Amino acid sequence: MLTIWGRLNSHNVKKVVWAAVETGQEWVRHDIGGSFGYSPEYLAMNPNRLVPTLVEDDFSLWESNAILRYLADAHAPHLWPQGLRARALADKWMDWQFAFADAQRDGFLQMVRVAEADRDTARIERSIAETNKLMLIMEETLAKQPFLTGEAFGIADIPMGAYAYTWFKLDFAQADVPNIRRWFESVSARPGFQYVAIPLT
Ligand SMILES: N[C@@H](CCC(=O)N[C@@H](CS)C(=O)NCC(=O)O)C(=O)O
Repeated sequence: MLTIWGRLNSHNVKKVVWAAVETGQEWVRHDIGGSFGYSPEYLAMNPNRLVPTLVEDDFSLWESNAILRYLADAHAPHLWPQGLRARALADKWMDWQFAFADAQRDGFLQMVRVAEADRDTARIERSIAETNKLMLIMEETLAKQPFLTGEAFGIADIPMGAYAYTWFKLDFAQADVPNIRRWFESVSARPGFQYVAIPLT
């Protein structure tokens, strides 16, 4: 049984829940973090005061993309593309997602969590420009292949799948990315995506 700790309105928790569904293992999630606060027991597992944390048997792990890699290795090796270099490309997209998250953070926080009258439009505009620029990089890859690491859905599609959901949901003029839209239609049909596709809060 996989136990996932973290509030579901966190992108990093969504990724882990989606990956857990992909493994076919039984899993349970407990709210913690954000408005739920933290217990001393949780902080003993994850002293970063961040979510998510995964627990399986007597093993606990934090850092969302490390958790994704562990879940694929332990329970769903088919999610990895075959070969050292293909696997390195999966790692590349998973690490790159954190750059995208940094770019999207201000836009997301301002547009979702700050009252309209109090929003910092300069921060929003900067964030929109940065995410549009980054999405054009991903668009180039998806113009050549259906998924981020090639012909099949894999572990690398999960992190950016979760962030692309938010990007499409936010109310601004997105860059023209027909291949990302096509990819997104496909990844959002995965059963685990239902845990990503919740109202933004
Ligand atoms: N690099 C970490 C980042 C974790 C992180 O920043 N989590 C955010 C939510 S997405 C968080 O815990 N924020 C504080 C909170 O929810 O209390 C990971 O990928 O797990």
